[in-house]
Amino acid sequence: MLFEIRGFRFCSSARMLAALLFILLCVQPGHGQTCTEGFAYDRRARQCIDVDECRTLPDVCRGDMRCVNQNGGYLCIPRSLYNQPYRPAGPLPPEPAYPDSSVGFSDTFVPADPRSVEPSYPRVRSTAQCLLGYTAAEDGSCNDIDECETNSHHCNPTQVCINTLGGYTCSCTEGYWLIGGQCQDIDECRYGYCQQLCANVPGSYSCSCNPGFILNPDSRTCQDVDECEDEPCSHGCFNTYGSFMCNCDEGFELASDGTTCIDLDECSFSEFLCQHRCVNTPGSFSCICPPGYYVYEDGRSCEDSNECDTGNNTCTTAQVCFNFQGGYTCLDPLQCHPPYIEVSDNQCMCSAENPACRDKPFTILYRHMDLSSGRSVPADIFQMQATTRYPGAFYIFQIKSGNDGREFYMRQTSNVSATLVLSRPIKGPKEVVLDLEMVTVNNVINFRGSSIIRLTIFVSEHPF
Ligand SMILES: [Ca+2]
Ligand SMILES: [Ca+2]
Ligand SMILES: [Ca+2]
Ligand SMILES: [Ca+2]
Repeated sequence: MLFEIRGFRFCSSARMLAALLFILLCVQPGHGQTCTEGFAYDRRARQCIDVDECRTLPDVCRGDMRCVNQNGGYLCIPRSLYNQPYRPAGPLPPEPAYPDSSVGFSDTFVPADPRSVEPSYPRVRSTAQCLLGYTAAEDGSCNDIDECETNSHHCNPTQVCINTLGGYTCSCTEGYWLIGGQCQDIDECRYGYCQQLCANVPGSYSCSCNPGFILNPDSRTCQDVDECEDEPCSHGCFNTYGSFMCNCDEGFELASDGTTCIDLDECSFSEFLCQHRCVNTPGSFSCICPPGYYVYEDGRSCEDSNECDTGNNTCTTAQVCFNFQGGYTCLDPLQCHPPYIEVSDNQCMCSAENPACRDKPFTILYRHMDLSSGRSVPADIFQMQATTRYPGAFYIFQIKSGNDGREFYMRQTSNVSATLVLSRPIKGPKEVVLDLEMVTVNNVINFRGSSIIRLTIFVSEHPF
C-alpha cells in the first residue's frame, strides 16, 4: 500500500499543492455564523476557526494510523512515518519526507472501494466541496441529492428507493422481506396468518374460510355462520359449528336434501296398524271403520255401533230392534201361523189336543244371534237344553233345516243338552236360519215328540 502511494506521489504533488492553496484561500474571517465543513464559528473571534477533528472525533483514524489536524481537515498518517520531518508545502523536494496524501485531497469525492480505503487511506474533508450525496447549489450551499428521483441509486429492481439526507436506502415494500439482497415475497400462509384457508400472492395474501364460516372483519379469522337465521329447514333447525342440522316434527322424516321434512306414510309400515283401514295424513295417520262401526278409543279398533241402544235405528215401536256386528235389524212382532198359537213373544205352540198338530213340532222358539264373518272354526256358538224332562225319556238333538252348506253340526254334550258347532267359516254378510230340533223319545209309553228352535244367525260383513 505504501509502495503504491510512493509510486504516484510525483504526479499528484501538484494537485496536493493546489488543494493546500485552496484551503488557505478559504480560511477567511467568518462573516456569519455558518462555516464550511471543517470549521466552527467562534463568537469571540467572530470568525470560523478550524475544528481539530483529531481531538473531537472518536477514532478518526483506524488501525496503525495517526491523525494529523489540518486547517479545515485532517490527515491519517502511518505512525511509522509520523516521526519524520513534516514538510507540508513548498518547492517539491526530490524526496518527500512523508508519504503523499494527495489522494485524500482529491477534488471530487469519488466513493472509494471500502476494501481499498481501509485501513490506510488518508481521509480529508474539504470545505470547498459538498459531501458525498450532496450537490453544490449556485449560492454555494450543499443540497441533498435525491438519488431516487434522479435514478442514481443502486437498489435492485425488487427494492424501493427511499431518499435520505446525504444518501438513500433500499428497502422492501410491505409483504416482502430482504433475503440475499433480494426482496422476496413473504409466504404468509406458512406462518399461519389465516385461521382457515390461505392463499399466498406476491406481496400479500388472502384468507378465506371453509364452507359454513365467514371471514371476520379482521380478514384473518373465521366465524361460524348461523345458517338457521335464513330458515333453511322445513321444521326445526340447529346451528352447529361450521354447519347446521334440520329436524322434523313427529310424523315427518328428513328428506335426502337434509332440509325438507316429508310426511311419514305410517300406513305403509304395517297392515295391522288399523283394524279396518289406514288413512295417511300429513304428520299423522288415522284409522277409519266401515259403516255401522266407530273407531274405538284406542284409535285403531272398530267397535260396532249399537243402533238399538243409541236409538239410531229405523225400527217402529211395534218392532224389536236387534243389534249385530256392523248393523242391526228390526224384528217384526211374532206371528204364529195356525195351527200354532202364540204362547209368548218368541214362542209358538201347537197344542197336542189339536189333531192338526199331529206330526208337527210341539213348540217353535224363535232366537236370534250374530256371528262374525270368518270366525275361526270349530266354534261352539249356541247351546240348547231340554227344559222338561220326562222319566224314562231321552233326547236327540239335530239340525232339521237350514244347514245346506254344512257349516254347522250338533254335538250332544249330555243326556239333555247339545251344542251347535260352527265347523266351516261363513263369509258375511249373510242371514242364516237354522231349525234346531230336539226330539223326545220315551219308548216306555211309546212317545215321540219334538220341539224346534228357529235360530236366525246374522253373519257380519267384517271379521269384527
Ligand atoms: Ca405473500
Ligand atoms: Ca353453523
Ligand atoms: Ca303421515
Ligand atoms: Ca250394530
